[in-house]
Amino acid sequence: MPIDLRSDTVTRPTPAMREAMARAEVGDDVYGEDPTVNALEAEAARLTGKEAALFVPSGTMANQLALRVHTRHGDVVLAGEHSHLLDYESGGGAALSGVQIRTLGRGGFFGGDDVRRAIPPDDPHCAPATLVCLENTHNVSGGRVAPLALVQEVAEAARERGLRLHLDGARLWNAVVASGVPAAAWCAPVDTVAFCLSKGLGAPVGSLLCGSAEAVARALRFRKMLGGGMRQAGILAAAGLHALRHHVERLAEDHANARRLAEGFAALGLAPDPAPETNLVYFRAPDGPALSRALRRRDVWIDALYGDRLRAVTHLDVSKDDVDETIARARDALRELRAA
Ligand code: TLP
Repeated sequence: MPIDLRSDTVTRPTPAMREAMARAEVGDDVYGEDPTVNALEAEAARLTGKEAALFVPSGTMANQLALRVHTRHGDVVLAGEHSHLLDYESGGGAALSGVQIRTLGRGGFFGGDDVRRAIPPDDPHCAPATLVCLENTHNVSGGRVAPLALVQEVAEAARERGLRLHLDGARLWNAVVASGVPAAAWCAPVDTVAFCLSKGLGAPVGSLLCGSAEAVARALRFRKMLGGGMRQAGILAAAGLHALRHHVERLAEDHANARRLAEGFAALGLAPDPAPETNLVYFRAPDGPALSRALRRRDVWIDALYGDRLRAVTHLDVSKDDVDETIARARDALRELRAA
């Protein structure tokens, strides 16, 4: 088996999760009759402190539904640099909601004054800004956790001007475990939050979009429009419920493994930048793609994502021994590259 560090999306369901899936009570969720989906949605709403939640196939769909729910065609959406919903959702914001996404701040995070400065004036020349999107943890910035005070400050600035807020919390639970701040506190300042079950939590499929009953009712209509209405989805929801019950606290292990990997890589001259706060380890090599290929020949899968930048992600299927093995094989790979 290769040591697969490409993403935390590559996990396979554990035997206990598969058992929960096999036992799930199901019904037709398009009729609202799947008891396990209903239980998962209720649990997600409870955990995030929102009125309602909607089970959707992916984080991408959850984000795109949020854009559609909160905006009208032609609106401006404000988001941090390299937001997933700007850079990695196939241009969905423009294609599906007709919005222009404008970035603000540096490295994914921004403050209240950045929002105030970025809001266009109330002038017919300018498109109206109606939504601010946050991402926490922020993927491309290295899985960093935005300080809660910063999130609150952004929300205050947005509210002053009547903008709404959406949080892409694909890795919300990593932020919760790393910070000790409960999910409901991260979600209180925003109108909607998306979180994924299929990343660090280890479920095979699924994300939740949580918000007011009204926002979720609108999202339900758009989910159907996009073909995201699922039928006996309780089998998948059961995996999600199992993940929320059993796989949240253990994220601390992934974070510890990420730190261990970072230390090992630093000793090889591959110092991660930034130092990992959660489960994403970004680092640079003189020739990222060559290192990625040399590692792959040694059954370690780490992708070169941005030229010389590589990303290694720890998750449920990566043990401490795998981390040590990865460091040893990276040492060997570097030796080969230097000799070439
Ligand atoms: N991220 C994936 C890739 O798409 C890059 C990964 O391997 O990290 N928001 C954030 C912050 C994400 O990192 C991702 C997935 C999503 C949304 C989308 O989730 P899915 O893959 O379920 O559509």
